[in-house]
Amino acid sequence: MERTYIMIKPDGVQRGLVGEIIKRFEQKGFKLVAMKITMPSKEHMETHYEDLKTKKFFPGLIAYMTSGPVCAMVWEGKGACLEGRKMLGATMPSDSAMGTIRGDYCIEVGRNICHGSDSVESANKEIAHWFPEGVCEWESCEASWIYE
Ligand code: DAT
Ligand code: MG
Repeated sequence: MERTYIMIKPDGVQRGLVGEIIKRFEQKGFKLVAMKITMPSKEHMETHYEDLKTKKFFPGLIAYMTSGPVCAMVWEGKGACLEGRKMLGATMPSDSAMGTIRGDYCIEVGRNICHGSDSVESANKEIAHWFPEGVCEWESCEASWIYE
């Protein structure tokens, strides 16, 4: 089953949005297979966003992302990467539809409260980066009510 890396950024944690974001993924039918609150180092975050390192906003992005704890999670389910991105909304909160996490809870791109893998390939890389210890494999009793 497909997995995606979802991270609640420092502003989302500080603003008390952890429960709300987890609730949306649980209620959609996805399964939580890894989660931790962690204070990432600058190096760890630079590697996470290494494809953006030439961007002008990169130093500000790293400062923001290392300004407090993040909630790192892995969610599993059919189409988890694409569906997770839809649930997050667009990168720019002003382009995000109401009903999405970014559309409902934030205003600026530099404080957009959550991250989600943009493809299965990125997800696999990000999951290995944030959870080198691996994830928890478990059977959900809801599975037969979510999948036909
Ligand atoms: P996403 O987080 O939707 O995958 P991304 O990978 O292009 O978007 O960028 C990663 C993060 O970098 C994004 O969530 C917020 C920040 N960012 C992106 N574009 C930005 C911009 N033009 N100005 C400031 N921050 C930006
Ligand atoms: Mg991205």
